[in-house]
Amino acid sequence: MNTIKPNMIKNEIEAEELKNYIGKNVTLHGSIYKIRKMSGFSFVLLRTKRSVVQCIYSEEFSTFALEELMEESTVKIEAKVVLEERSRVGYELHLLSIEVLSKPFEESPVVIHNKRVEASIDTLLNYRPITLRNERERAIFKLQEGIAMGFRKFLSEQKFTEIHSPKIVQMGAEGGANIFSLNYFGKEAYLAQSPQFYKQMMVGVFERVYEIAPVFRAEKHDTSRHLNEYTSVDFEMGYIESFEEIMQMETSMLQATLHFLMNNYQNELSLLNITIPVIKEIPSIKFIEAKELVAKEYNRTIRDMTDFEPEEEKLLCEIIERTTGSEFVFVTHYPSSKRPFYAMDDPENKKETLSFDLLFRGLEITTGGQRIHTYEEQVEKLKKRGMNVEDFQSYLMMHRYGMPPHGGLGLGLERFTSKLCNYINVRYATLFPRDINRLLP
Ligand code: AMO
Repeated sequence: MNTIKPNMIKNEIEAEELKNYIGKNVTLHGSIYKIRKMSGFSFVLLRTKRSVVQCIYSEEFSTFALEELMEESTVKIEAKVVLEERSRVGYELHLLSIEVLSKPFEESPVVIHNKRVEASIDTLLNYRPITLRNERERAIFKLQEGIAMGFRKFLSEQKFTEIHSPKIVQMGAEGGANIFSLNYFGKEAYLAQSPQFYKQMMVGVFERVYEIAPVFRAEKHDTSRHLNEYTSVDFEMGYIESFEEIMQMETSMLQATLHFLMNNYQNELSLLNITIPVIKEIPSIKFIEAKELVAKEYNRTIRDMTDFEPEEEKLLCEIIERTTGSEFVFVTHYPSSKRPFYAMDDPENKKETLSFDLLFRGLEITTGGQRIHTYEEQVEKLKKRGMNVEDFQSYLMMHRYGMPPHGGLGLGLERFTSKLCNYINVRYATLFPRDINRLLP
């Protein structure tokens, strides 16, 4: 009988450690990314887990024929790490021998081994399993890993408990028509628009909770910022004295995460040419004042007093950056009519909520606020909105049996990533986007 022991994991050299092996022979595995023939030798680029490693093929030291290699073949190589001061990394890798593990059936229809994939967004997305192999394309998602890891690290340090709430639910949490229904053993069920109800319930259990998970929105329009499935970074915290504490927590979370990226994702940041925004403090402006400011500065007429037009969000960010230097801005006190039933109204002006959005480089990336925590107030608001209180008994259980004052936020991971990378379309920062026209790959 065989046994599998915990210490049986292969201990292989990572590409990033090669500088410690100068003068030695190493074995590495990866995919042949690009073969560039020069006079008398060839560059063979090997795509490894995180970096592309440049190897040199020469009949002088290589014991195989270059023709044995094909781009996108997967290989195991043996190479000598040779000191070379003229190289950017300080060494050269001389290919000695090679074992081909697999060969592609045919050549990729899209050229993926140049600096960028020169293709339309449709081609880029249609061939996603291949185009993501491009060094720059995949860096976006390595960076996205870093963003999620930075959030996790920060929230865990702040004593938030990570939760995993159901995505098949009996009712929508956010209202509106953008909800997917499904047949659940003959009953109507829905795909969760957000973990809102569950994260609130879990505040009654752990005080501070967070979740990073997919949510679903049946957006029927095709825009550059809407997806039908996106990754929502949610947190919810109890015992708050005001909704500003949530904005403070988010400011610290973003600051910590951006530092985390600078310390751990320099490779990706430079591949993607990203300038990390500096966060010292984030200005905050009331919704009404923001509307009026944009109208005045740009001589625009306000068409909708209850919501922002995308253009207004862009213009507001321009004004804020020009006047304060900040690429982020909090907009607070959104009209009650535009916020879901769980939002707490401002006791000083019931037409407004104790809520906020965070805009970054012209786009809303977060919504948050304080929630109603007493049973009476929540029931009253449901009734005022003409909603059936009976339908909400399961949600109201926490209010009925006692909840602390609390609030939280939801941040769109793809929106944040795309703005950090300065992309004009959220799909560039979405691994396999789901939109009205796209269900594959
Ligand atoms: P909201 O519906 O505003 O709030 O969503 C929160 C954040 O999620 C992102 N987002 C989207 N990203 C891509 N495609 C979409 N279709 C899409 N819709 C929203 C945005 C947005 O700011 N429960 C509340 C949050 C809370 O108050 O805790 C909620 O879901 O970045």
